[in-house]
Amino acid sequence: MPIGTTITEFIIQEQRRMKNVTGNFTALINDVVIACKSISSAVRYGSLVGVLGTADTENIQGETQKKLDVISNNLFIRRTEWGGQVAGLASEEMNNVYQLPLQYPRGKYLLVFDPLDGSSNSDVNGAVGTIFSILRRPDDSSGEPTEEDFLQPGTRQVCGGYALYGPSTMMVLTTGHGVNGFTLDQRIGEFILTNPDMRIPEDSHDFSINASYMRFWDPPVRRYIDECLAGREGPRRKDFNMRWAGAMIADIHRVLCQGGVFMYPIDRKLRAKNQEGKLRLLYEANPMSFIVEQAGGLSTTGTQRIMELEPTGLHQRCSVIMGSKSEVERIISYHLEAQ
Ligand code: P6P
Repeated sequence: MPIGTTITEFIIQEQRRMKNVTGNFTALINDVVIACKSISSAVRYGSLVGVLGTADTENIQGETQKKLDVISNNLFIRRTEWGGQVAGLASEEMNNVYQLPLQYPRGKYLLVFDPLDGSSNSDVNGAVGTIFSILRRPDDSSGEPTEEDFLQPGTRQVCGGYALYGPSTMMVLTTGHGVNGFTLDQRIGEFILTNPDMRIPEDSHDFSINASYMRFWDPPVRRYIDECLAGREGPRRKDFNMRWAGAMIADIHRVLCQGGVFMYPIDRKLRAKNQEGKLRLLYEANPMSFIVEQAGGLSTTGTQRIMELEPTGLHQRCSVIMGSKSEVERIISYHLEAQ
């Protein structure tokens, strides 16, 4: 049986290539890896231990929480709060910044995460996942970190990553030196490097969008999708395929592997609710954008590079269009023409 490179080994090897490395980042990634293994186990055996279905609580988004949302959030906190690597945590499932228990040392990183993205899939055995983003605590920040300390543009991320709980559990992450994917070997309980240096194929014929919102779309989005639907008889001169997993991690992982474009654009329905989009900037769009850009793709709101958006709130939403460079460039051009 091939030995394979574990995720810890890979991170340590990567850190050795850098200057003045303290090992804090490696230790933090290790804690995140254990958190994702714990969530993977909870998701995998959820139906057997009665943790499927909804909790009787809501998150700040006003969405009814699944029991696994709450369990995953608690697991992620317990695994990462004690190690002395982070100064504070922020989560989709918590209204405010999480203050660490006083007995734990504070570190130089800030960790923001969506503990179980796509959790509505958990009751139907669909793919779900965890998304995380690691930021540096600002130099001028002291005492307990504030919400403002987390409000950093995606270009300042130290690491962006996700765990996909599908037929196999995978972790994919970037620290700004390319994208690497690891598969959990249940036989030894370790993530093994299986997808080194992931690159998004330039050409593709897949698009991911929730077509039930078509009547609300802005003209540039409608134009792009109509041309895809027109297939080889239309202006694109080729047939396209649509996929929508209901969990952005699953859709974007497919884009990473096979090319294509994932879209959750702002539309009339979201504007009517005074929302800038559905997906959240800090713990969904930014980490996934970091990964997509590092894999040679693009990530935009349609008019702005997502990683350059200046956050104004912990749970801020944004329009999301990301994937193969040529397809995203086309969609950006349609937005420019429409302006
Ligand atoms: P809709 C999951 O709730 C999520 O945040 C993304 O992971 C997913 O792509 C999207 O929302 C699904 O939204 O409107 O199709 O249910």
